[in-house]
Amino acid sequence: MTAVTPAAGDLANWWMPFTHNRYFRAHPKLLASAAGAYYTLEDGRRVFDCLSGLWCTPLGHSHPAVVAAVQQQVATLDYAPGFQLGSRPAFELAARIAKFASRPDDKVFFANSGSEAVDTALKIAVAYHRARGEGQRHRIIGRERAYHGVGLGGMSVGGIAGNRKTFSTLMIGGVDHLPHTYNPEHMRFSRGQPEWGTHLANELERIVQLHDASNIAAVIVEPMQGSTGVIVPPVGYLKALREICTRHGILLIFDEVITGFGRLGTPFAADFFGVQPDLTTFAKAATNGVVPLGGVLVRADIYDAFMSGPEHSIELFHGYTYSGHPLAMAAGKAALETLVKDRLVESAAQLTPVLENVMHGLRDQELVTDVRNLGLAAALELKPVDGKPGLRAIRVFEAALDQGLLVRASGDTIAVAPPFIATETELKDMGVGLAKALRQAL
Ligand code: PXG
Ligand code: PLP
Repeated sequence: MTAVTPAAGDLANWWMPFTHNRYFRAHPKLLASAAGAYYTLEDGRRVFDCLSGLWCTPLGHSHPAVVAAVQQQVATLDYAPGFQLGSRPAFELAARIAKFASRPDDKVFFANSGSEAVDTALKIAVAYHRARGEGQRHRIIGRERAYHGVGLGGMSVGGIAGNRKTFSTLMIGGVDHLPHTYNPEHMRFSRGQPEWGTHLANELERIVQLHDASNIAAVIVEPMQGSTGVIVPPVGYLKALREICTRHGILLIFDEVITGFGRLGTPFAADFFGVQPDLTTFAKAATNGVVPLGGVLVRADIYDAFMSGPEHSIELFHGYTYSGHPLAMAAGKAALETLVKDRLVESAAQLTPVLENVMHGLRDQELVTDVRNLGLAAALELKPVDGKPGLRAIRVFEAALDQGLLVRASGDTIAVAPPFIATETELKDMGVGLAKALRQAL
């Protein structure tokens, strides 16, 4: 394989998302191809895809069933408007997702990303209460450290300070936040769900008393906080949130953009925790990352509340040019079929204890201050470089690349969420490589 060093000028024009653009241009890393659980970089290095792309390719790359479905669809019906017109693939995928979620009566609203899915869910929640004559229910409760994408709604209910501080004036009104549940003193090195912290759900009751339930439309949480570094909910916490929401007529939204489609070894996190939300957002793995897609699962009675007024009138003034895009639908159908047929959700469940042992096996590494895991996802919390937050994780990321591992560095955490097709050996080798990378980054 020939090494390619890109000329700086070639990389001039793409303003890259969530990227240190200047550092990147000085130290470019370019992906050239992907197959199965591996990427190949332009310099010829073949690396194990420890985060399934950005949490979105659990079947592995270029899965033949997904490739064939997209190729066939693009040659048959490449684009189809969803406004006042329909196409079969969208109805079919909506039905399959509802069935996969064990909520066969749910309606599915399609968007193109997790961010759009979240903003859609917030709008549906507010509009639902209004349709029922409770239009004063406009407030939305998010949570500290939450990531709900970068739309103005998702950013506002989100709780990552760095994503918010520059855009203070663009926040939507009426938002409050639950405290996050991460407390290293009480839960450091927990395997799976921490025992401590259930009581933090009572903070919702306090917030409800403050604003009055009659003003609150919805609570939105990631069942497991992914982007902020795999923050796992305490035992009983989500059940308690559910109970408080139900008691006060507040909708509960689970943002399952990361946890949906098997990441926890169950179809959705709702199945893992035995807690059903009223609305569920999904994206990422819905198409195995192949075509952008997001969406919202909506309980049937919530949809029904909109179905009044003249039959020819639009019930929800919301939608995207690409809602129900045929290529996304074809990719979604093929990905879901493969997930079910190849029993890959079960594979994720079977690999979970392997990943847990591999990651907790790193707890004695000098740089590691915490290990967190749930399902086929885990994170290492690292000792920061003095005065330079984030630099340690960048060093580990680069050292890991030298070990043939592509991990995700964010703040001073390293996250992994391997593809469901990974083998036990690959996960164990990942542990060996990570240990070396952690020592190299000291
Ligand atoms: N909700 C949740 C829970 C997410 O994790 C979004 C919404 C937004 O999705 P889009 O498709 O608009 O990006 C996300 C996205 C990371 C990482 O490294 C996580 C996300 C995106 C990029 C990187 O943890 N989550
Ligand atoms: N901006 C303009 C000028 C548009 O005409 C449209 C859609 O018609 C949009 C934004 C929204 O684009 P999308 O539907 O792809 O989200």
